[in-house]
Amino acid sequence: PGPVVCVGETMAALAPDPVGPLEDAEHLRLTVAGAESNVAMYLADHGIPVAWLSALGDDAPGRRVRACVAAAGVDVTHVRTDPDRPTGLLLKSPHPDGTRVHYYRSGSAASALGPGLLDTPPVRAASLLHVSGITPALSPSCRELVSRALGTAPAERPYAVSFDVNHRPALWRDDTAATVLRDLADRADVVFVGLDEAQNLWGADLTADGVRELLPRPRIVVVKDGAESATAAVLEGDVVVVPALRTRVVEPVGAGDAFAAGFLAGLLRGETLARALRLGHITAVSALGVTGDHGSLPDAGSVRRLLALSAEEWA
Ligand code: KDG
Repeated sequence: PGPVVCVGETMAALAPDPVGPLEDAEHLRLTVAGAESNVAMYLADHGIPVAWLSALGDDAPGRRVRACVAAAGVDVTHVRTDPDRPTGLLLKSPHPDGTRVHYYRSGSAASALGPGLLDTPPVRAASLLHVSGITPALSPSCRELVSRALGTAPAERPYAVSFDVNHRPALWRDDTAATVLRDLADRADVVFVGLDEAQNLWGADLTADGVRELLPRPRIVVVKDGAESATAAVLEGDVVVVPALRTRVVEPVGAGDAFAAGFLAGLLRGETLARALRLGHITAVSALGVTGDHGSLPDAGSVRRLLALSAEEWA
């Protein structure tokens, strides 16, 4: 099978070090932030061949982002350098009640991406394309890119598509997010969505089953219930629920991407849904323990040991 191709914007990111509110910080750590390149980096950690497609400015932040993603083992050969537009920037402000992010990304190099990106060699060779609901909020051409990537139905395209809903309210200037994201998600093969995110978008009383009813077409819909559990509902098939692992949370941003990568790595290796969900949770723990979005995976022995636990031992 061809590589996985992750498509989306990545920014340079500054976060207080040590962790704490930005307004009190004296020192900032420079990292990179981009949901889809996070997925790519964690897939590479799992040994899955993966490319990241995007655009960066011809600037120092852009060179830093490219180098960091490449250093994680992701193919960045086809990431474009835009001489006219800058790399986006994100500031993180961790708060006890949740991390806030501040974006400086409008008019960025990645916001000028469009459907033409799908005609590049890595996409033609891809077995799986990973996109998220961040991209359609960046610009009309980016929305067209995601829409074209999905086609109107899985049978229309040579690769599978996974779609992480990733609703970022700050990026949506109108009230179309609920409709646009539901329409795009329903055209994917695999969908990831947080239960709280789904409730925000589509109805405060939604349950994991209700999300599946709203998204009837994808082969697999994974509903993540934060620190509690994740549910994977397969089209006309099983519903599997796997509790999350308990862990100390340093800073949660990136955990959703890590989860998606672990789950996809499991699927690509032909694991059962339950083991793929476990791999998702194991990978998420790596992100929860660090200030940046990308932390290291446990060693292969620990991963094997966790996967081999009985359901009772796991819970
Ligand atoms: O999932 C983590 C991302 O949200 C973060 O890295 C920044 O890509 C990002 C975004 O657009 O919010």
